[in-house]
Amino acid sequence: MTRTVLIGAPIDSGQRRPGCLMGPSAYRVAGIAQAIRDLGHGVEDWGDVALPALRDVACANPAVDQLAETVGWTEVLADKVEDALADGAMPVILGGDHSLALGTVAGAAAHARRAGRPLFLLWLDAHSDFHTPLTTTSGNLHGTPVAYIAGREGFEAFPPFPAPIPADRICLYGIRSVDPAEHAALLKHDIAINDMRVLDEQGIVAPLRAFLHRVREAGGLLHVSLDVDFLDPSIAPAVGTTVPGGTTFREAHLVMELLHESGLVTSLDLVELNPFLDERGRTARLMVDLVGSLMGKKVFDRPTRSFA
Ligand code: HAR
Ligand code: MN
Ligand code: MN
Ligand code: MN
Repeated sequence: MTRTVLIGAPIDSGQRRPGCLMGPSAYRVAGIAQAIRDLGHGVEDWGDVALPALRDVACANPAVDQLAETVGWTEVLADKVEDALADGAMPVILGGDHSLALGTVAGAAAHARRAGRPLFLLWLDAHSDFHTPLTTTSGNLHGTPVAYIAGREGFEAFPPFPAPIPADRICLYGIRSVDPAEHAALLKHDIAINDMRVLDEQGIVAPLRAFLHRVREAGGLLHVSLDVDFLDPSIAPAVGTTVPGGTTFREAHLVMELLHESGLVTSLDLVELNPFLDERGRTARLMVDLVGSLMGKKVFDRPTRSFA
């Protein structure tokens, strides 16, 4: 049994299309708490975080949008996630756009440092989100969290990232949209980039098992950040940044099933759901079903199990 804590993050400040702030409500309406409970786990809903009073912050890149809001959310979410982990629970963050990961992974990193354990990051996304506030041309800060987490420069407006995650503990998975500045920076870092070409050729299982193996060997904590656009838009339309060629229904469930079997996941983000773009809640329900697979729901319950 896992004790899970739901943390609502009604955050829209990382991009310019309104709607992600309705995400936490959509997950609750889609029955996320009951779905986890039905699998025999504990669930506490800590409600939604609130935006603190904004501080005066500045950035040399005039394109950057809603910097103060994003810094505020980062601080409050880092605290909440660290609290949940320190409490021995598994935080499940109901987003909110992907800028929320600036805070959630910072909270996980602060906890990992305190616990003396290495933190690993699995980034399930069409995008690499490796811009810094200085390199982004869109100015949308949801495209920056991986750079913050990896300790790149340009985040002076933000709290210093607690113990940046070394490149070899970060795994990008499902990637198929990378901007030129991100591409150049990624080539300089040793981050595992499992783009869709790699997954087409090697399958969805082998690269994930290899990563999970390294997490286990290191005795690591594992934060999983699941962006709706990891999924193909044909099955998950409720996202502002659709990119064709995403994972299928079964591929996505298989990833979640392998994560469950590994027993390694210690915190989880659900991000970029825009319920305003959904078709009768189907994307929200799919995301809840994927959480079910991550929490142990099986197609058929066999007594023998394979571990990553
Ligand atoms: N790289 C583009 C930009 O920086 C698009 C980023 C989109 N990010 C997300 N999250 N939707 O993955 O604007
Ligand atoms: Mn907005
Ligand atoms: Mn993303
Ligand atoms: Mn994305």
